[in-house]
Amino acid sequence: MADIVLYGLPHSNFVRACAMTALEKGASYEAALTGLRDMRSREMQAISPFGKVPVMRHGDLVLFESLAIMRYIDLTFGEPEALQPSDPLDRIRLDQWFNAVMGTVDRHIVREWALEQVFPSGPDRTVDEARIARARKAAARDIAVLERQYAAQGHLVGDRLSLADIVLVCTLDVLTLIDGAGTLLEPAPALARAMTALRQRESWQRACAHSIVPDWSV
Ligand SMILES: N[C@@H](CCC(=O)N[C@@H](CS)C(=O)NCC(=O)O)C(=O)O
Repeated sequence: MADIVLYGLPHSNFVRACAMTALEKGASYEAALTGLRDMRSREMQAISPFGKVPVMRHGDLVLFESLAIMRYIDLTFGEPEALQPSDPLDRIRLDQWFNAVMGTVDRHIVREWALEQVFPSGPDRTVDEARIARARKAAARDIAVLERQYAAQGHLVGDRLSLADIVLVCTLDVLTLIDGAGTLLEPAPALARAMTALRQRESWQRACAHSIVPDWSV
């Protein structure tokens, strides 16, 4: 039996970040739920009050929100909190970067760009090209910020891998799914190097490297 159950769409950057965290910590997981249709199931409504994934179950404990799930996994399995800095200020910085990835980078790259291509919001379900152009510009600005951070210290927080780097690599990976996004990391060599190193970790290979053919059926 797996240590935890992770509910989520397999291509979701946040679900993948939780899966990668579990593997980093030596925890096994059962991946439950595969299609958007399952998101509306009664079982999901019971455990995911805001209708979002990921959700994690560990015995009787159920948690939603990826940062909470990732912190819990990091606390519970392997060396406790190995993926979070011990210094209090650095812990605050972890929250800062994690929330910046979740609230800003994810919004531009995943919600406003990738998902606009998959679920067009323009008239008659046409792609809103102006929205995509704005998202691309914003994503390029985000990448410049991230580049400065990786050029300065090789990680988002402190000098070692943390939950913030994990959520970032899973989020930037969505760029590989977007037509025409391939060049976005070209002006960001330090960031690109860090992402390549992360993608070589066994945890990323096992949680994320499988080819993504999302089931977008609703
Ligand atoms: N802040 C939430 C964000 C979760 C989120 O937006 N998940 C997306 C998948 S990546 C989702 O559930 N989308 C389905 C929907 O919004 O209906 C977290 O960290 O768990």
